[in-house]
Amino acid sequence: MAKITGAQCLADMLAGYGATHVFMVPAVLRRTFAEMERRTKIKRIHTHGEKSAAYMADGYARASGRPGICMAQVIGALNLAAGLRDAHLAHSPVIAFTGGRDPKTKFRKVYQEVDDVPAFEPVTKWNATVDDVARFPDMVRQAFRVAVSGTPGPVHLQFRGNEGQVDAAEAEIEPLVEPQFARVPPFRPEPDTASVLAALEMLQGATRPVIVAGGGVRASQAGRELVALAEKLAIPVATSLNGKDSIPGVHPLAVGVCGTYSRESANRVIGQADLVCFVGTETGGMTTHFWAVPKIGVPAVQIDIDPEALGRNYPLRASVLGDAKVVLARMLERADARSTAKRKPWVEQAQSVCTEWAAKYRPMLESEAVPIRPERMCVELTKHVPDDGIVLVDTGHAGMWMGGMYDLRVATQSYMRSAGHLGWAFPAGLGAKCACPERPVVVFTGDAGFWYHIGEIETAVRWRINSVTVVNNNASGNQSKRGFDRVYGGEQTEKARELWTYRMVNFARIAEDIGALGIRVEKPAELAPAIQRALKADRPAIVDVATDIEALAPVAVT
Ligand SMILES: Cc1ncc(C[n+]2csc(CCOP(=O)(O)OP(=O)(O)O)c2C)c(N)n1
Repeated sequence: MAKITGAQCLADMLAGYGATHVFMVPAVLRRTFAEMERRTKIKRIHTHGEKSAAYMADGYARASGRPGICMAQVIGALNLAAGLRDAHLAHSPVIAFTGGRDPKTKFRKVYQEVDDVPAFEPVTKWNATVDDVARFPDMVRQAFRVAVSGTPGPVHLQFRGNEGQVDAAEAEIEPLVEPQFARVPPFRPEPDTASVLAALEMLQGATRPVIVAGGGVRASQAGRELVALAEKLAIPVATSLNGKDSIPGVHPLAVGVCGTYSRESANRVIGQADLVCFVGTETGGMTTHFWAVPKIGVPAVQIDIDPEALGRNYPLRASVLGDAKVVLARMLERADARSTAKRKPWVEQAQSVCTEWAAKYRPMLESEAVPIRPERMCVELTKHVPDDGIVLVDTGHAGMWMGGMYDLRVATQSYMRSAGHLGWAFPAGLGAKCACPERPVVVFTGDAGFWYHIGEIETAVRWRINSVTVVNNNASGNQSKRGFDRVYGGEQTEKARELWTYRMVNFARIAEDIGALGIRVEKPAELAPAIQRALKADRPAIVDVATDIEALAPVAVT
């Protein structure tokens, strides 16, 4: 076998796994980047910060199901690790490469160097070092295998040398690729038939069952099977925030997002259910409003690909281990629709809860108020995001507004949300657009979230990454208002507002100055034309919407 460099090997392997983009701040694996140019079509997106590079890789991964790749040299490694935390919380297959220490010089106070490896431990499924060029092929294969297998998640490889200079070394190595591990899911484990029948018996026996669908449904692309089973057995469906695109919000059985950043109707329906069937959800605090929705002890059934997830928070009457799409398909084959009639009153009850929700919020959803209400922004996005659109939503108030008030209209739309980090959505949207350039990408963020990575407007313009970013600009992080009201004993002092308010800035003007399309919106009637113009633009677009600083999203109902 001829000798090749680690750089040649790595460039060929990344291309072999189907990577189209990598996201990084230079300089790391410099020779690999040169080889990428010579040997591959991979685009090397250099960003204005390692954290946003990680978020772009995360958006890329969640939009495509293919691992997103981000990189940093030794001094940027912890910035990159910080950016992996959301991918870790959201189970997104991100692969991070960093430069690391050289055994010849470590412990000698090398410029910029600390031991970064431990910092990756809490945010990765696998955290390893590549110290010898001969290990490139097996370590990179393992990185892909771990990232996409089981419950997906981030991995980290640290390459020897502050910039990963081990890639210059040569060895007799083969850039072998295992295409099976180029995307989620690599396997679709079949469930045990007895467990499928036991779960069905519970569902068919229940009078008021509800399904709670999570991110595992989207990872498994199991939306169609989920909806078919719900229809066959007449079972209302709530989703976690991460599973919001498992079922279109306008479907007659959809009751909304449950938990903390939620829609009241979903929590009310779950509260009235006599059986909860969890599918591909870790039943975490956010989805269950800290285990109040439903209450622990409710008769429960759970389906998951990870055996350790089954029964973690809710004691189960039945559990099914397997890939969500396959499990739901098997359940559909075996389901007995004769039990459906007895659930008709329950479905009607769930639908009237949804109708009550819509009536309660209609004044806000249709509000003509100036400054604009965020609810009205959500409604305009429901109407105008194209049928093949990908929507990415920041956390905090953005997560509450869109989780509760926005609906997907069709199963071909996708929805992803920050798993907790303010500032995630804008760079993640750029990554999603890189992964799916033919699909419209629409980001919803608050102004506090947008400020985090505003420099990436320049990256978007430079690389022609034409996402649309809609900013709920209330010149504040006003989700914090309630909390400060509380600690000030009811009403804040004027000075307390310093803790969560900003200057009102016109982001449209900043965007234009950098070369993006900037549209400022101050009246509700301007929203629809602005969104439509932004979607048609042949450059990245920022729609800056001036909204009401006093508007607070409804808190979760239990
Ligand atoms: C990394 C990170 N730091 C802090 C927070 C806490 N946090 C949640 S929402 C929020 C303010 C949100 O402001 P903005 O995005 O402008 O939305 P608004 O509340 O004004 O609608 C903050 C600071 C967080 N979620 N993530």
